[in-house]
This record gives sequence, C-alpha cells and structure tokens, in this order.
Amino acid sequence: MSQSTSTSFSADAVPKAPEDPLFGLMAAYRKDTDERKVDLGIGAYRDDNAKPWVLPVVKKADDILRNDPALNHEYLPIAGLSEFTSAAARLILGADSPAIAENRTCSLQTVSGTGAVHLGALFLARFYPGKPTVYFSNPTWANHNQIFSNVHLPIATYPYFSKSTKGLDWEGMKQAVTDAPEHSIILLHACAHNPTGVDLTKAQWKELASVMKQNSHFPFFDCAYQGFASGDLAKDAWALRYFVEQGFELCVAQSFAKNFGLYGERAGCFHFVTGPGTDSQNTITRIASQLAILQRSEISNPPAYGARIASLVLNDQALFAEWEENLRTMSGRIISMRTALRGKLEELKTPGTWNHITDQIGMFSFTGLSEKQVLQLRETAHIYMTKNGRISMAGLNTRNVEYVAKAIDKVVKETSS
Ligand code: KET
Repeated sequence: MSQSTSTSFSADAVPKAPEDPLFGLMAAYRKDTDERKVDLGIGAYRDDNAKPWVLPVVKKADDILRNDPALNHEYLPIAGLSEFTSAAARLILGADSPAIAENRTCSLQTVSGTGAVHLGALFLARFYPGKPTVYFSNPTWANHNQIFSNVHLPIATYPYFSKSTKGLDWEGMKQAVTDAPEHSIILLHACAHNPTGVDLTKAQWKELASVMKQNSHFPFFDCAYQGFASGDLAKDAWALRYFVEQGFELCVAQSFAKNFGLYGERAGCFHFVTGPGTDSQNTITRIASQLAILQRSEISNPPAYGARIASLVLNDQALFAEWEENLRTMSGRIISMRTALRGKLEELKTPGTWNHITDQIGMFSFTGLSEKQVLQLRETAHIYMTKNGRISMAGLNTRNVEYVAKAIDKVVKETSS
C-alpha cells in the first residue's frame, strides 16, 4: 500500500486556508520592486518620508528603561504591570471616572488590542448567560469575526456604512440594535471606525446608549485609536465615558499599538466595568478572578517591554505632555493628507464626490473604490490598498499624494466611462 505521507491531518481535516488578506497585502507590497509603489494597506503610521516613526517620547522612555540598572526580565504578574494597567484605565475611562472611584473596574494587560478583544470574547463566551449573539458593524475590522467565531459565540451584523452617502447608516444601525434580542453584545468602535472612518455624532451616541439601555444590551468597546482620531485623548474617549456615566456594565479592549507606535511590542489592556450598585465591588472581584484564570491558561502573563514603555510615559507628567504632542503630530499629518487627497481629486474633476475623505476620521478612509478599481490600481500603479477600498491615510505623504490622486482619477475615469 502506497502512502504519500503519514498524517492524521488530511486535506479534509485541515483544508488549506487562504493567506490573511491584510498581511498578504503587506508581503506583496514588500516584494514589489517598482520605485513608485505606495503602501496604503495596513493601519500603521508612516512619516512624510513613508517611514515607520518611532515616537520621540517612546525613544526617551526606551532610553530610561535601558539605562535602568534595576531592569530585569522576570515574569510580570498574571494581570500584567499594575502601574501600566491602572494608568491605562485612567486614560480610557478618565481619571475622574465614577467607575474607578467606586472600585468597580478591573484591568488586565493583554497581547495588544487583539489579545484584549480575545480575552473579552473568551470571558463572554464562558460566562455570559444565554450565549448571546455578538453584533458587529457592517463592515468591521475583519478580525472581529474570527476572534468571536473562535470562541463559538454566535455573530451577526448591524448596518453601519451607507454606500450612497459614504457616511453613517444611522437609521439602519439604530433599528438593528433595537431589534436585537435583549442582552445582546454590541461591539462598538470607540472612535475612528475601522475600516470606514465614520463615527457617530455625540447626539447619535446618546440615542444609541438609550436604545441599548432599554434593551439591556452589553456594550463591548474596541478602542485601537485613542488620540489618533482627533489628536485629543479625551475627545476620542468621549463615547465610552458617556456609556460609563450612564451606568452601563461594559468592557473595553484597548490597544497601544497605534497611539504609541508600539505595534510589535503588543501592549494592550482589557478593562471590565460593572454597573454601579452596593454589590459592585464583589462583582468585579469575582469577574477579575475568572479573567485571571483565563489569562493564565492562554498566555500565563503578558509581555513586559511595551507596557513598561507606555507606563513610563503615562505616569510622568512631562513625558505624557510630550506624548500628546506626538499624537497631534500624527493625527495632524493624517488630517492634512485628507485635505490634500480630496483637493487633488476635486482639482482633477475625478467623477463622484470626495468630501467623505475629509469627513471621515482616523487612520483610514473608505474611498468607495470598487474591488476592480483597487486591483487595477495595484497592477497598473503599484498602489496597495485592501480590496474593500480602504486606504490607510498614513501611507500618503507630500511626495506621493499627487501620484495617488492621478492614479485614482485615471482608474475612476476609465471604469466609469
Ligand atoms: N481593533 C481594531 C478596530 C483594529 O483596527 C486593530 C488593528 C486592532 C483592534 C488590533 O490591533 P493590535 O495591533 O492587536 O493592538 N488594525 C490594523 C492591523 C491589523 O489588522 O492587525 C488594521 O486594520 O490595519
């Protein structure tokens, strides 16, 4: 009997999976040898020379760490570096948060934002009574689907993006949240929605909170871009803080990848906030104890370096102020690229409207380009973006914005004529 390999994992059992689209795109970009190539794929900040930017404040913190004779490489506690997690909680919830004052929050350091979403998903899958459905915006960050499916929570979507206005489908969203069974989990992007760049207005957040309250829904905030949307940390956390003020029980996945430029260091935090009440401290103690058990079995304890850097900055007034300045540099450059791209497209009289580029906010713009147009841009102009037409605004700079605008103009004119 001939057998090619001895394995229990036949193609039926382990079919070949497609490459991750975003990381696949990154690899294709790296391989491209054309000088004109432009990377508008992954959401990572680039400076005006299209280079990764080590934040000056991160360099400073890194120097302090390296020169600290007390630095060692011991394990962190299961919940992570406490001075980091407590500062992270103050950053996102607000230093004067009633939830912090009433000791009804718990925070665990995680493997960046992805790890935080996962820990939350795992906890909810294990402990939320009745196995509720998780509702995502349509569209959302692609990994949300995978992470929640992995823990076997049922998933569904709510309308979010209106193709006609390239803005929010507010009525559709509100209706779907109203119609969702009570106690559903509603995943919300705290700010700078990925991939659309479309956020709710304050009035809409308030109305959403009221609909969610009426239906006893559970908000799960994914916050990967605090400080990136507006350059103002408090402004970008406003929606989440409003929900906490309204007395919601909720959780937050917080990433420091983008706002510290610590992508590879995997610094993040998961926060659980229970509602106010006489028993809330006991509740949060119980929840924290189970989260610690889950964390122990998943990663044992989180990676230290990135959290140490962030912690130094978050806990030092002068470094914190410098960080805010660095955030304004990044968000400011992105906003100026929005203006430049829109301006060029309008100048070229590219068919369609382009106001959405400056109306949208954060790391991404959802251009409205079709998959066909996206592929054509890759093939003919060596411009890389995800198939849904999302562009990472940070990939644009004063040197390439005109080239990109002209390429988009050409593709749109060719495909619409
Ligand atoms: N949430 C959202 C909404 C998000 O866009 C990302 C990353 C993350 C969480 C996780 O980031 P982490 O590095 O684990 O802290 N988004 C970019 C990178 C990626 O997909 O991994 C992106 O969409 O390009």
